[in-house]
Amino acid sequence: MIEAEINGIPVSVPEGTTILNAAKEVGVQIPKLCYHSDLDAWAACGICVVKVEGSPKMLRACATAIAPGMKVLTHDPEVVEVRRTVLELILSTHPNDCLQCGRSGNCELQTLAADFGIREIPFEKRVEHIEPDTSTTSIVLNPEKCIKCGRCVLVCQEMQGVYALEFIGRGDGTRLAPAADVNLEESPCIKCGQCSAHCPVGAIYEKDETKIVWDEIKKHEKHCVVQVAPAVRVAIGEAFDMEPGELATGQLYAALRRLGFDAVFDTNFSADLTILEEGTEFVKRFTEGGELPQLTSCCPAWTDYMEKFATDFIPNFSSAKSPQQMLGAMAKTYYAEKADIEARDMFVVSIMPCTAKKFEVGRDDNMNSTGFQDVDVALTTRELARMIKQAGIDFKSLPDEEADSLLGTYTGAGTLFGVTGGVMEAALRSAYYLITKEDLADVNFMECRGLEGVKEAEIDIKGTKVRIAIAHQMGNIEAVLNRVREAKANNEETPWHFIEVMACRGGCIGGGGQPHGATDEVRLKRTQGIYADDEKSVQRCSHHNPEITRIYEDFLGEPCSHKAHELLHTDYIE
Ligand code: HC0
Ligand code: SF4
Repeated sequence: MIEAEINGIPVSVPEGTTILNAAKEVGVQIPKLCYHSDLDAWAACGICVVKVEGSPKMLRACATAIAPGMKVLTHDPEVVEVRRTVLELILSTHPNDCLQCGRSGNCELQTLAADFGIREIPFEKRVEHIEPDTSTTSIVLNPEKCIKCGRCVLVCQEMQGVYALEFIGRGDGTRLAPAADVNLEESPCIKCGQCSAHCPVGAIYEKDETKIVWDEIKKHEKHCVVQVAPAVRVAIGEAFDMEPGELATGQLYAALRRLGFDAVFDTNFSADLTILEEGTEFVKRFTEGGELPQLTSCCPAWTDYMEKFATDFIPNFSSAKSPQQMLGAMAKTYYAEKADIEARDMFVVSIMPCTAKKFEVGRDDNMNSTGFQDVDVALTTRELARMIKQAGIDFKSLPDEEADSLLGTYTGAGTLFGVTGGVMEAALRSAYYLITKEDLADVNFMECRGLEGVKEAEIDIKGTKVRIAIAHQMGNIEAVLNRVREAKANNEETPWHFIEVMACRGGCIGGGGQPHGATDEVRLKRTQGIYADDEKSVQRCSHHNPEITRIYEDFLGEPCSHKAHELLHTDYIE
């Protein structure tokens, strides 16, 4: 341990701890802009400067490790003045249209400018006008607002391994742009939205589609159906001063009804349905022989990645559509039939923690169940939070309500989809049943849990050994794929039979459309919320969901039937 002093307060921290993090330990907040705990510090902005006794110059707290006996001073008039100048310089090249900015109210630059009481900018104002890039269906790039902190570039390149973003030009002319200066749609971008989740200002944000939804609800011409994804329920509360991880399922249903939706369903229901389809597909491949490993297909950023960079894995992909798409398909066929509504008179909205889901609603074009999109609009958690605020709904004090029947009941397995390892855990619970015709005594698969980038295990299903791998955060995936490729090239047995992939760190709870401010601490709390939801569920295995049993009896026949294939499965583009 390193013993040192911060503002005269003794501090004891492990070797390698930065001054910034050591200060946090003793309750001292050092302002930061370019630094984010997910990323390596690269000391670009200079706002975190501190004084260290004996050092002739100020040091950057984010990138300097605290040393034994170090005496750090984090705040004095001189330090504050340097920080103010850094802010003034940034603001001299930043547009002033805060009121129209998507980040107004939770912009890190705006907060710092307010904290430092900046009233005038003593530098020449030089804002270069750059048109926003609206080429993708998911996110908008507004380089004019960029403060060149570099977080998005580091996230895209190092965390996600995608290299869609970079800085172009030099010196004053430096600007944020998609790689090779094409537009974002033409770049390798997989629409995960992690850049938007890490951007401290309004330079990258989700494509806002709330107006389309408001208009449709207001017109009252169509039956408006909504579904809520697993991970939304443990994060939306953060937009209303609730703790990360606080379960808000009942309040969410209530808020959606108050917004004017005619039917409120749950993506957790169709996550259970996915397990029966994808689980049956896996058991077939595993027992009857088929392309292994099977790869999960529910994360649209991962699917996009595969179609761009790993088409050799197309035969390995589960053909099951994602739960979002499955719910849309079931709403426009099964529910439509029961409610006596034509698919064309139905408008399906989904609330997702994810920006790539906006892209997914259009990707199954050739495989739609009814001739219309399965899902019409996907909104992110952030967009829904804004709608709730616009409607003046006091979210925290809403009573708990239930989802509507037919597509609203879920098991603990369905809710697990929101975390890394959750799809695998849910699949194993039902695969065990499908293989042995018996239920597990203990449904918890602890091997699937935790934030480790790649988790591996061998699961013993009454003597049958199933080797699994779980990867999250896109940059961790290539190594897994390469091991499979290597085994194939050497004619060896596949290292794993079943692989779950989620593009975002922590799985969907860490999705690119979730409320801003996710760190591992927040991700862990959201994850605990998901596990708590699973534990309190009466049924914890998808095959015990009574609405799922009914949908097969009444409508689909059996898992992977011809009808199920028509409605719930898709194909991939080479
Ligand atoms: Fe997910 Fe999903 S679990 S991708 O992370 O499979 O977005 O929450 O909705 O569709 O269910 C996201 C979350 C979903 C889907 C589900 C899957
Ligand atoms: Fe990179 Fe994801 Fe942002 Fe696209 S959405 S630029 S892949 S971080």
